[in-house]
Amino acid sequence: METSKPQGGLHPPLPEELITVLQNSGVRLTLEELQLLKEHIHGVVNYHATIGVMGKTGAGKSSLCNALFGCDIAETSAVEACTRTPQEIEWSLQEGKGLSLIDMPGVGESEVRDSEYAELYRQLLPELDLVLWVIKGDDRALSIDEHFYLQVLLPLIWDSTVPVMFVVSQVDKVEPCREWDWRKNHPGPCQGLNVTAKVEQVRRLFKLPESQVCAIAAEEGYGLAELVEKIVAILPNEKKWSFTREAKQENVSQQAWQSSSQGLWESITSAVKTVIKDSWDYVSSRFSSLATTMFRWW
Ligand SMILES: Nc1nc2c(ncn2[C@@H]2O[C@H](COP(=O)(O)OP(=O)(O)O)[C@@H](O)[C@H]2O)c(=O)[nH]1
Ligand SMILES: [Mg+2]
Repeated sequence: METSKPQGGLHPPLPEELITVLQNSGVRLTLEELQLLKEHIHGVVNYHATIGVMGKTGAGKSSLCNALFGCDIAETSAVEACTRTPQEIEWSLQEGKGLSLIDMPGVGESEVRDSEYAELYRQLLPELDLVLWVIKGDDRALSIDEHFYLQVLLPLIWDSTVPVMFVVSQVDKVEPCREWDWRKNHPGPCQGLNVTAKVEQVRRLFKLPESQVCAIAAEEGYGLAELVEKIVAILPNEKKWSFTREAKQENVSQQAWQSSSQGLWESITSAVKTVIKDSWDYVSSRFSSLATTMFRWW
């Protein structure tokens, strides 16, 4: 599916539009099948993602969330949450937006209560679609982050599907910080090498592929589009759209938009295939040619 990202607001396909196309193609749907399809399409188009944001105080979590989505994270108390079941934890829903951002406690506290946090994370992780782990670019003391990730979080996410993205933040403060190029808004030559070295250090320390680490300077708007691209790439098809829908549109590149539209379309297509089964061969070509016209912008 090749579509270009026009200006304006995002407009995903409406269940009714898709279903009309199927019916016009001669596919007979029972009421039950219609309902199933509508629910699936409505579910992926309006999916409400929950993102856990981790990192020491001052790492840049609030600034990152503000720069990415235009809203801040809600705090979750470790002690309170531990004494409740996950359903009873109050997610703070951002008014008018389909996204929850949760401040995950645990990193950089004076007393690391591993067993308590492991329990908290065991409860929280199934509710999360993504973990953003923020590490300040000029922070040299990463042993607490490393310990927490390797000893507490990794054993829990090992067999789960929650992707983790490491964000090396505030890279305009990486030495030599006077080198920051204010005109082009990116690191100067030596600073750039040090940012790359920091990203490499984080990758080695946390045993991560390149796709899971990104360098940003939230307050300068640096690296945000690349971060959105990487996040969209690691999210499963049915969740990509919910992320680009909520991200500030200036951070959503053509590539991220393409990839998220494609994910949404593939998720819808697979639901249609499951529901209409044998009739799929008959409508598949008409259906795929629809993708381009369905993904339009207002
Ligand atoms: N220079 C610079 N300062 C930043 C950047 N991001 C955050 N800060 C500053 O770093 C401090 C801590 O950021 P904050 O987002 O509150 O961290 P949090 O405690 O992890 O939520 C604040 O004073 C921010 O203004 C950045 O990209 N560049
Ligand atoms: Mg904060």
